[in-house]
Amino acid sequence: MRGAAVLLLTAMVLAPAVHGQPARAHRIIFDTDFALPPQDDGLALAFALNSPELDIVGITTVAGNYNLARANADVLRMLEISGRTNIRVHAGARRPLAHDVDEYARTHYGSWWSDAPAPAPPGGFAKIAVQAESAADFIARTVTASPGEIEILAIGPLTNIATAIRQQPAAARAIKRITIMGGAIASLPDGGGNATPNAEFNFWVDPEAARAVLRSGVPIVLSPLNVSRKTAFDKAAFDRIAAAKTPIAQLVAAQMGPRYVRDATYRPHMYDEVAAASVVDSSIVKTKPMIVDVDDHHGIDYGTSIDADAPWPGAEGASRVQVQYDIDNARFMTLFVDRIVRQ
Ligand SMILES: [Ca+2]
Repeated sequence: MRGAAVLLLTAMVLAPAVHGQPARAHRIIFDTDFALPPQDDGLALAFALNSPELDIVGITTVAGNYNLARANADVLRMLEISGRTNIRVHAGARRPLAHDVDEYARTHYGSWWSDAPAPAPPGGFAKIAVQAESAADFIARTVTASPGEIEILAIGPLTNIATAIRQQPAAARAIKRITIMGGAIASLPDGGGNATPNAEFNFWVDPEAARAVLRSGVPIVLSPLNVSRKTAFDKAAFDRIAAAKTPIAQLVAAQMGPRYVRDATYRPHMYDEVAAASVVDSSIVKTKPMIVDVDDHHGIDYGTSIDADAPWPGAEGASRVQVQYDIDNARFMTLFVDRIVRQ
């Protein structure tokens, strides 16, 4: 009887439910410095919205690629275009925890520091609005209400998550896992930065937050620049998307088409999309445990991730995380495009 019960339970967990939905979806909070496609956050959300393995319990926005106003305007509009206005959006941090705006920030990529109003997204501003509850409060409340059940997909600066676990330390113990697009692993191939010579953009925008989250003790999967640099979104993939007639596929096609018209050999790397896809199918990437920390001294390497297989002086308190270091780009792109064109 006990054996039969175990078999039945196993079958219930493993068997697909009706309509091809997986029996147990990942319940995720989608934390993002959002902008519509062709920005990678927009493509990652397009993928996530069409992936039944992901149950998005809420979207939290943060300043990063652009400012918070644009993140909010663009993500609300994308939910409207895709007919998913049931997903709630919580506005997060307007600024990083401690990173001052200097001339370098103003002249290089990313307008996280700006107070400019958002430009109107395609089709105009959405009719829906953000929730009254802040991103950090939503994260803390949601994860503590379901301990060990909620994952976070973090594809922007980590300000909201750091704030949530700073305000409510119990939240850190309740988070099931955080999958982070961030960092550049210097001890592995292709480990240079993209915001400064050594620092990756998301970590560089908010180094104090990145360090706090990496050291929080929450199980973490890190999707760094190294693995993004093994990816390519080529014209064949774009053509498959452009041929599909769904609202999401047409949005992606309209936003990305001009780039491929100008240059048919355009092959941009994928960043946030890799992190999202690895939650759906972890077999597309190879991971290994490494100690990863972040330099939060306001000097030449501010925001740089530092990594090793074993502890080193100064890294006391740093945690071992799962680092993605390789990817099967063909399988990843097939999965990505399959989901973008899905009805
Ligand atoms: Ca992002």
